[in-house]
Amino acid sequence: MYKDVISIRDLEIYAYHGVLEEEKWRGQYFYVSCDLFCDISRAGLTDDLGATVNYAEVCEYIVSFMTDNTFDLIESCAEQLARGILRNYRELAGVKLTVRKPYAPIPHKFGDVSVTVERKRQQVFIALGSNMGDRKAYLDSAVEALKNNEDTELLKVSPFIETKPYGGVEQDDFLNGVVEIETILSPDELLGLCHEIESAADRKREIHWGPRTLDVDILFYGDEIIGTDVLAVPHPDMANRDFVLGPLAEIAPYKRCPATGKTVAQMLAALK
Ligand code: PH2
Ligand code: MG
Ligand code: MG
Repeated sequence: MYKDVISIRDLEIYAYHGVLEEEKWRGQYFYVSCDLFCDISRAGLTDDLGATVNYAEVCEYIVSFMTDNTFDLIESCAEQLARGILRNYRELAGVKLTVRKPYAPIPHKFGDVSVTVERKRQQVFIALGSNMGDRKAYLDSAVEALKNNEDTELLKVSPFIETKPYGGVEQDDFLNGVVEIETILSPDELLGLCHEIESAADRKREIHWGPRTLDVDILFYGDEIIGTDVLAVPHPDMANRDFVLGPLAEIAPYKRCPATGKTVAQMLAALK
């Protein structure tokens, strides 16, 4: 995340969020604060508003968002607003946002109640593979889907390479590639999107490591190390797969694996 930050404190908005019926028709004041993380050095040197994020515009966006929507929870206000800001202001690396509700219906004396979320754009690498049907069309369909999704931005696409099947199952040759994206999706949401893209390519989950129309695997998610029942990132077998490291080295040779500290180029050299 950038060190620079543009901050807005306690933007006052009369809106209609709340679980109780009365909150929905009577409304109350909410206060939104946010830290917008971005690189402001160019704006600072050129004195050009076009080189930064216009905070007045962001305030208008926040006010419209808070008044155009009605949520039961301030959690929803904060989550959806943070995502909306990141979708609309691509130059932001991240946002930290607080929604305060000092007149919440709590029958006691209290200061205020608030929620805070911090969301950032992540750099992600994804491996693509196909060894059935029109392999190139399947890989292209995945690239297209990642390009068109409103929560992902396509940054780079490696060349697609022809590879021999790895892993012992006798099957046709693969076409493999790697893409770099930026996303505001969580790892779980991104995994869901990968599965949707596979399903749209008629992927059937049959033989483990068997033939497939389209395989979409998360290699790196920022520098996070994730090990859940459904997702392991960095991809645990990546260092043994030249069909992953080859294309990845074409677009990100100096990317470091957060688990081992090795660069992609070093992993590829070690494999050869
Ligand atoms: N994917 C596998 C198993 N083996 N071999 C090649 N060459 N390319 C692949 O994408 C591939 C594989 C399981 O995901
Ligand atoms: Mg795979
Ligand atoms: Mg897979």
